[in-house]
Amino acid sequence: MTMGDPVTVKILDGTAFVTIDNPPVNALGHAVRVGLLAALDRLEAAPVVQEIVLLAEGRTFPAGAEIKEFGKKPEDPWLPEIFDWIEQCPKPVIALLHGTVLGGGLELAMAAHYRLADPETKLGLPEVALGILPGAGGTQRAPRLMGADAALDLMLSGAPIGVAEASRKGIIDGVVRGNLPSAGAAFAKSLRDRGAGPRPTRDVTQGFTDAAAYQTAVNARRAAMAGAPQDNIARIIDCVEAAPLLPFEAGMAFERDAFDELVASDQSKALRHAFFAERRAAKVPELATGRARAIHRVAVIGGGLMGAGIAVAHLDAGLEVKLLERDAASLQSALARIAQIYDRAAARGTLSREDRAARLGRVSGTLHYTDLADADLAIEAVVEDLAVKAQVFGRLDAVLMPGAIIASNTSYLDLDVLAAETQRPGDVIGLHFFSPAHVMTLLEVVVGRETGADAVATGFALAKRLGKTAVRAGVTDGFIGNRMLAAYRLAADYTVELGASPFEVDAAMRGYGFAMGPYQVLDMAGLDISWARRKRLAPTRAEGAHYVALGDRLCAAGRFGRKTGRGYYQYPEGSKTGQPDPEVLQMIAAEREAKGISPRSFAPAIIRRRCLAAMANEGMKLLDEGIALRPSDIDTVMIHGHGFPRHAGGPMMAADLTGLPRLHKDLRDLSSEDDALWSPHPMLGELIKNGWKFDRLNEA
Ligand code: T1G
Repeated sequence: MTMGDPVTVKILDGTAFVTIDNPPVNALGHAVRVGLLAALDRLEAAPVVQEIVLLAEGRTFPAGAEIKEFGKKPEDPWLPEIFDWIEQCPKPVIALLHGTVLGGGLELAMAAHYRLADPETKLGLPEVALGILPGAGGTQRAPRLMGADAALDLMLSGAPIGVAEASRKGIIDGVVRGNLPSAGAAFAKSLRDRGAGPRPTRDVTQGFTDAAAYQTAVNARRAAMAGAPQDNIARIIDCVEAAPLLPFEAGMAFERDAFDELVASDQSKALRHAFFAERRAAKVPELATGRARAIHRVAVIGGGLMGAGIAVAHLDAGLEVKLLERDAASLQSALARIAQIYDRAAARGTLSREDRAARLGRVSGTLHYTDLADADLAIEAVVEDLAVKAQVFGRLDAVLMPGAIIASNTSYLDLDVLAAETQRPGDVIGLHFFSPAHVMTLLEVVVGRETGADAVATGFALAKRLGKTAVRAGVTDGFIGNRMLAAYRLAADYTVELGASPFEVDAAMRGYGFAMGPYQVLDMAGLDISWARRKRLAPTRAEGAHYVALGDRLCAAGRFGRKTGRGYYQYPEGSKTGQPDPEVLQMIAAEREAKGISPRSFAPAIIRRRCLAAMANEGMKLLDEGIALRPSDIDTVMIHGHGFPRHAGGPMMAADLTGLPRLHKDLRDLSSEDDALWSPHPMLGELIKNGWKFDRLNEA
């Protein structure tokens, strides 16, 4: 083996150490598979070798197959073939585990005869998140080792487990503190001394001992997962059910057929796209030169719903928070809001008393800007009023140390105007959290005209520390998420104006995979918020422009949604699930009559196409204006910020999967209804002419 090979071999005292070295996560790509098979072939034939130890360099034992290879022409040797070889090897094979042993990495380990793990190792089968299933024997070997319940837990949750649980469940044979290779050598010697040979997992039956309990677990899980939006869920359950019923090879064939079908599905393509999209979003031009500044102390200005959530997000990440409010009463209620969030978490059992105390111990309140002088970052979350925010920015600039970052949580106001209130426009960014800020995983990092690279790098480093997915956005009304949402809602409103009810639109979009339809979301967020935006934008609206006034009518009638007991839906006795309100249908009928519209019906599929087309078109505008760097950033924002179904991949990926010519036809047909919303952006024609998809722009 030469250096730089992803697989190297060293033989010590009759034990062969096969080391995988394929940064960053030792994914089992083609070169690794070729190297592994070559090494194993050689070692099986080598008389001097009595045991084989598999291990990996770097941060982790293989974290899975090489996801980038999916969808391309598969290149043998395939993983199942290699794992079969390992399992059938006449010499004992020992896997030494560390890091995040996931997917194909854990399947590799389960094909070995023995498994030792470092105490910090995490083990999991997360293929479900990619719309597939463990396709290299996981659905057949895991149940043999751990039974149906535990195996289904692992495969359906996709969540990793620690070594203690893995030991209890029979996946690993021992936990090694200290040097892993030395422990591997000692274990190999112990096998030799006691004449213990290979232990093929296919022959292990400890997980099948109670056939009735096994089938009961399968049936229970199938019932619980009925109606799951992802097709692979049912297939995983089928494969686990088959494991004790079929000979091993037949079970492997059953699994392979399911895998081949799923990996080619649109759902899996969409989920794989989402996986890479989130990671690609972190690749922003400013990181080439920007250096993230250290953030230890954070000032939050405004302790309302958003401010309190932002404070909690930073406290959860171990930071110190100083909360500024305008008066003692507001400060008290802000701190109480934070304590309440933690009390609820403690009551749910998701936060220990010690952690609750520790986090509350790191937050303090003040009424004075001068007390914020030692903050490394200040985030304002005051009322969405440009003048008020501008004043806050000016006062922060006057007290903060040079180099401290000033951020606005504004949802759509002009960051450049706020930056102009300071002597440090280069240190001004937008940090647009989505409500509730301590729960939602999206953070739009808004880059102003003069924002410096360090400030952007600091925003992205902070997002990672908060456990959030950051997406870079340029300055525009609503940045990426709210601009896309506005287009989505406009498409919905136009559809309602022409004949659909809000309740039909909501049902159609829930049928696509949204947890809530657009009108349910409006009722939850409060109709007055978008009403304020429409009023603010009214002066910019062209004379005679197409306008649906239904939302204004509802607000004028005091119907702000859940918080007023009525919006598009009615909420009897403050119930959270709204009921369609016939009064709203009458208001809609009046609006149609005033415009001379004869209502027509819309099938759910047509409602979805109209909404998706509007989103994809708005996405092209955002790309063309440079507000979004790439289509997959738009997808990431919509998935993480607005509940777009992950298994559809986001609006731009959904358009790719449907086909851009089809999108073009839909937009052309719809543009006669409203040119501004649906006239196809010129970018679409360019892409189609070159035979490209939006995905082509993701690599750029
Ligand atoms: N294939 C290709 N690249 C991968 C990868 C993979 N499996 N996992 C990670 N990367 C890249 C990632 O894109 C990023 O690249 C870099 O590694 C660091 O990742 C046959 C079919 C391991 C917990 O689903 O969960 O096995 O952006 O930023 O936060 O049954 O990566 O630097 O260019 O996420 O420390 C199953 C997916 C595959 C695991 C590390 N395995 N990976 O998290 O770093 S399917 C998975 C993760 C399979 C078998 C089936 C995480 C991580 P770049 P990162 P991290």
